[in-house]
Amino acid sequence: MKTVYSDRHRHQDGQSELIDGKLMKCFECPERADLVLARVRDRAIGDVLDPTEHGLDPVRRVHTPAFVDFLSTAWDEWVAAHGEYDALPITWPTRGLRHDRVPDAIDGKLSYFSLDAGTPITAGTWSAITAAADVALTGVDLVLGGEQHAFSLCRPPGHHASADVYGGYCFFNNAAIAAQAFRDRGAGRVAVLDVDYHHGNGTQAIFYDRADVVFASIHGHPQQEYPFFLGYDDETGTGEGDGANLNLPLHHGSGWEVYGPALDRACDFVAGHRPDVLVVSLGVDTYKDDPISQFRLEHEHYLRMGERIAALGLPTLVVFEGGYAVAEIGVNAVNVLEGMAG
Ligand code: SP5
Ligand code: ZN
Repeated sequence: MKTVYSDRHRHQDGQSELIDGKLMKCFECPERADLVLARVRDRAIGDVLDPTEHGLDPVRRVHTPAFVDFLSTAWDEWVAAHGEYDALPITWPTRGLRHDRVPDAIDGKLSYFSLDAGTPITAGTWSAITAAADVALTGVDLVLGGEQHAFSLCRPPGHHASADVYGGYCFFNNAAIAAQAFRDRGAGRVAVLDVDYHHGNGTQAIFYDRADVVFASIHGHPQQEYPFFLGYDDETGTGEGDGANLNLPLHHGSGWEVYGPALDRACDFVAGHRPDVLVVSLGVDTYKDDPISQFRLEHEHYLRMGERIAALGLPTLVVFEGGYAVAEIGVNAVNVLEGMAG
């Protein structure tokens, strides 16, 4: 399986995130992608390719122009207001506040376009996120060019980002950009299978009213886990998309005995919609020793996961998402790819 990778992921190197009431060193760090790449090379699973530039048009098929413009200038505006220190929001337009005016002040814009205080905008964010989108889109090129499987080693991740909201370490939704690109380049129906520990709220929201992009996710139950406000099993899609969304929330402590059957259900759901192509949002924060997550998967289960996904028999692009047990991240992610290769 070929891997697409860009060194520009290192340009996203945030200082800290607000988590558990503390400012802590960012869990979403450059070492993550470096170690996955090292494992891809160690295991010699296939060539590693640089991305090619695809421009912002495919990004704007998923994200609003105002959101893309905001991200392109946010760092400069923040530096002008506060100096060269990572930008984090601290206020949000919650119930009873207006959503119809975008503030001029950068602090207000961060609040308007964000979901949490865990996702710093840094000097290199724009460089890293545009590269990550190109990594995803180059993976689309590979699959459309006839590769049965390809791996887009995206960083930062994307699945929490919706059309006009960033957060959860995500800015551009790489998997959604890839899914939309498959549609725009001839696939009749696309499925997105999201196995990151956290619910892919951004991807769900982007495609919720559509039948042409089906979404299935297995994740920590929103009663217990971030992002808390989406991911329940009664979210089945709306309008044309009614029936094209499946959430399988699992409780803290879930291991393969619960996860395996949920994966079977998610795969059956995907197969039932007869997609032409599959995008997998691959987070390995389901691992037992993940520092911010509460599932209990072990190394071998990632092999099983890859085998189950490949048994769908679909052309598949794997897009990298979360996973914060950094020392084990390469083994876990590449085990999925090796399981797929059989
Ligand atoms: C892509 C991705 O995996 N994003 C995850 C973002 C999670 N951000 C906040 C998680 C809050 C975790 N709280 C429990 C910490 C345990 N000490
Ligand atoms: Zn996650």
